[in-house]
Formats: sequence, C-alpha cells, structure tokens
Amino acid sequence: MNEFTYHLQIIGHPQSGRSTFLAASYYRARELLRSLGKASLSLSCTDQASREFIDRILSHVRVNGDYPKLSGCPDTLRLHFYNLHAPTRLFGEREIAVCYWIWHKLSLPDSSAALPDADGSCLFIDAAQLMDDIAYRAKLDELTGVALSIAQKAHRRPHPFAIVLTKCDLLGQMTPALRRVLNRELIPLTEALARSESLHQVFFSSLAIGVVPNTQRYFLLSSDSAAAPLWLMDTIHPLNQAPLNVDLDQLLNAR
Ligand SMILES: Nc1nc2c(ncn2[C@@H]2O[C@H](COP(=O)(O)OP(=O)(O)OP(=O)(O)O)[C@@H](O)[C@H]2O)c(=O)[nH]1
Ligand SMILES: [Mg+2]
Repeated sequence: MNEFTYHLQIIGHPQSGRSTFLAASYYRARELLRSLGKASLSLSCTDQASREFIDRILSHVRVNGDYPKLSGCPDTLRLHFYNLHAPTRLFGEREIAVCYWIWHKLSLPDSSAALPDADGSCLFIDAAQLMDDIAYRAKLDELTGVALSIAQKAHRRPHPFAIVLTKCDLLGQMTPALRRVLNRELIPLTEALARSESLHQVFFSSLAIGVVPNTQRYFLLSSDSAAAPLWLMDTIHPLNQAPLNVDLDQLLNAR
C-alpha cells in the first residue's frame, strides 16, 4: 500500500443490488479506461478474494442468465489504479500503483460498523421498491439518518456521497420524466445532504441481463454503471491531473 489509500463505504439494505453493481461497475470502468490506451490509467483488483468475488458474479450471469445468490462475500473489495511503466526494454513493463481503494460493506439497519475515517460513501437504493412500495420510505429515512451521521462525523469534509438507484431497468425505459419522478422521491435524502453541505450526486443503474445473439450466453448490460464509482474516486483523488490527465466527463460520455 502507498500513501494514497482510501476507504469507501458501500451502504444499503440487504438485497439492494450492491454486489451486482460493484462487479458491473468495476468491469465497465476497466473497459472505459482501457479505451484511453496503455499509457493511461488502469484499474485492477488488489487481492485474490476481490478478483474471485467479481469474477464469480460476472461468470454466473454469463452462464446462467440470472443474478447469483452469493454466500461468503469478502468484507472488503480492494482495488487500485495503476500506470504501466517500462524502465528499460530489458525489464519490460511494470505496474506502478497510483492509489488504492478499499470498499467496505455496511448493511443496514445495523450501522455500528460505519467507519469514522472513510473518505466517501456510495448509498444504494432499490429504485423499483422506492416507486412501488410505500413501506420503503422507512428504509430511505433510515439510510438518510446514517448518511447524515457519517457526514457530521466525517474526517474529510465535505464527505462525498454517490447515490445509486439500482434496478431502474424494472421501471421501464429511463426517460427524463422517470428521472424527475425518482429524483423527487429522493428529496428527503438529497435535501438533508444539501443542508449538511455534503457533496452528493445521483446515478441511475439498470443492470438488466441480455442474451448474446445466437448463443446460450448472457451478458450484464452495464453501460451506465462506471459513472458513480469513478465520480466518487475523482472527487477524492482527482484523476484530471498530470501524469494521469483523465478527463472523467469526456471518458464517461465517450461511448
Ligand atoms: N432487474 C435487476 N435486478 C437487480 C439489479 N441489481 C440487482 N438485482 C436483483 O437484486 C438481487 C440482489 O442483488 P445483490 O447485488 O446481490 O444485492 P446486495 O445488496 O449485494 O445483497 P446482499 O449482499 O445479499 O445483501 C439480485 O439477486 C437480483 O435479483 C438490476 O440492476 N436489475
Ligand atoms: Mg452483496
């Protein structure tokens, strides 16, 4: 580990879509960064357990065409950004780690394991339940309470929050009107974060499963999933600086 090691929290109720989202967003972020070329920034898992966890989710989807029921998930997911560096032709390329990211899972309603020194948080909300189930309001309130308490105690201020609305594919096509409705449902959370002067941004995630034509293989439609973690990481360790020079807006809108 180097001096740039950051801790992020993955906060949500059970089954809110966190594992699926993290696997898809990791895969998509790698794909986007790769499109910048070898000399740019890359993303990788730091340890075997993280790599196996992500691989297990994606390969289950590809083979079975449904979402995995996971057991034995690691408590943390460890990733790092790196550059490739070739000191001489003889020794070939070496990975130079730029910064490390440790994602910690927090499952509500128990928030006792919230980290006092986290650098940022990703809040997960089941969009389908938010729209269809009046009882879900209580969960949104619970999440808001935890987020406010984190914001108030945070060592880094303002504490950045990426708010991820999962399972949006279950609501049909993501039109501007649907986004407005969802944003309205989130007002109790977003206004509370605004009052506490916390940096926050809302992201919509639709990880539907598609069939690869003329095969019995499947894929996760993950095109919109990299924006939330990359935004969160960029607010903490700006990527648009030399030697990285990754323009996040351009990257996310490139394809
Ligand atoms: N349609 C749809 N279903 C999703 C999506 N993401 C997750 N799901 C469903 O939600 C279930 C839970 O997703 P997970 O990613 O395991 O959620 P989690 O928060 O990690 O759950 P636990 O860690 O078990 O508490 C999955 O088994 C899927 O059925 C999505 O984007 N679209
Ligand atoms: Mg999980």
